[in-house]
Amino acid sequence: MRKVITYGTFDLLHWGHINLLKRARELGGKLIVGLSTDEFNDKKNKHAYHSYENRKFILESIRYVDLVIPENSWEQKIDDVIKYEIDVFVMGDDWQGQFDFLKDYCEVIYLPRTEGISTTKIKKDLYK
Ligand code: C2G
Repeated sequence: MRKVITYGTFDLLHWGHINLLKRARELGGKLIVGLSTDEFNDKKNKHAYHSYENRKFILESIRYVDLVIPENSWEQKIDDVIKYEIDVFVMGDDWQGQFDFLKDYCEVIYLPRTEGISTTKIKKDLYK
């Protein structure tokens, strides 16, 4: 069975996230999500509204997600790909090319981002 992995913060979960997770899951038989911890978000200069535990609870309820693991660093991806015997690494194409080093270990696929929605847009629109 082909195993797929993707990473992200997935804060204020929206249909763009779901569209990514759905397409990623359809590339194999099992999808693992490396969920950014609150500490790692600090390194990404991102402040999530929901805590890691609550973002994990939400992601685990999604039919397309089989396992959620913590994303603590930029450097863990190769170890994760080896440890979980990953066949396909997937990210939205805002990351195009950033993870091509993983091509030595698995397929690397960048999927088109879903236009018209983002966590930042939600926050801005709510603020109006
Ligand atoms: N995404 C998307 N369409 C949107 C918004 C997000 O396809 N409208 C995708 C992003 O491209 C990413 C995933 O959904 O693949 C999660 O998005 P974020 O939570 O914003 O993830 P990010 O902060 O980019 O973290 O090591 C990788 C990083 O952890 C990625």
